[in-house]
Amino acid sequence: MLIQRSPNGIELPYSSEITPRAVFESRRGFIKQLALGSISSAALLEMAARDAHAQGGGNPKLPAKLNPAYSAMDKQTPYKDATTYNNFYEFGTDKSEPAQNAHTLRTHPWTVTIEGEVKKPMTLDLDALLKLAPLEERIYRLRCVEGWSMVIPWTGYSLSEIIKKVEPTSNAKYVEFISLADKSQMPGVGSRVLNWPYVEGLRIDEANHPLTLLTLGMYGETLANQNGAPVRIVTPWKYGFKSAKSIVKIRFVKEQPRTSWSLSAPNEYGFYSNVNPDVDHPRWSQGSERRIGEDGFLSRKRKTLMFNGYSDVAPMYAGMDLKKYY
Ligand SMILES: Nc1nc2c(c(=O)[nH]1)N[C@H]1C(S)=C(S)[C@@H](COP(=O)(O)O)O[C@H]1N2
Ligand SMILES: [Mo]
Repeated sequence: MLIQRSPNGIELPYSSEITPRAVFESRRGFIKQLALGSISSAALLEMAARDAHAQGGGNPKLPAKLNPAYSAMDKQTPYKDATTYNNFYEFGTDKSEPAQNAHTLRTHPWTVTIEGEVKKPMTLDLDALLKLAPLEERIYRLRCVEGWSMVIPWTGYSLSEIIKKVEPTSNAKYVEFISLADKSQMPGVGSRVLNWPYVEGLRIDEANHPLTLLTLGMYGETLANQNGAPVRIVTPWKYGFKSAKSIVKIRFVKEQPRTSWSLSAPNEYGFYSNVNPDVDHPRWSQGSERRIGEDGFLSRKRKTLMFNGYSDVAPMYAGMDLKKYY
């Protein structure tokens, strides 16, 4: 723990001045250990996560245990990039607009209503959501359908924890996620770029897959508004738009949901939207991507991986023609 004392003996908060040196020192010791072969990849991830937290955004801390089994070894995207290059059309369509405009989002009080084909419908406030299951940190790649990607340490737990509690009926074949749509807080909701509220959905087995994260934090803190505070979904094997932000409702339904993007351009954005380098978008290739904060603005330096590298999910699609079900 880094504590500095001011001349009058009062402890100063974590100072940004001392962070780089501390990070550097710990890295040096760490690289030595790596060379000696005495360090595990889990420790490596923890170290990387701690570095990422040192950047932070000044939001309240949200302690969680890193889950190395669900974490990518990729270099993490700097906090600054992850919070200034966003898609959140409720706050404008330019990448920089959510960061400029999302301060008007009121994230407290907040409730999420869970309804539809369930035996125990419920409305949970943030406190209840935070306590529902142990918080985990997971470092996920996020691949946007537009051809860029990021690596973000999220905090939350598997959505399946909530699904267990509400007890879906046998009619629950799909799950719908509904974002807040309040013109008084969200200047973009007046525009006609999308149908509001923003609606996304998953098949019930996808929603129950352990990778599907009910997300309450990032970089060791609560979510930044522009990243979907106070609660969002993250499905790392699908294009980013499947990961609905600032959700207020989770509805269990019989029929495949009519999602905002598939309504606006059905030939471009399918319901499944699994990351798939072999199925191009009608207007561009999906074979490669640009990592935000690393690759140059125009260069797509990385090959995009099937399911964004999350091959665990493949059995859910066995026998499906993924060109047809894009
Ligand atoms: N409600 C809502 N959720 C949304 C969007 C949006 O416009 N509105 N954009 C999606 C898209 S296209 C992407 S790529 C991701 C971006 O998440 P990030 O800003 O946290 O990286 O959020 C998704 N979730
Ligand atoms: Mo996206």
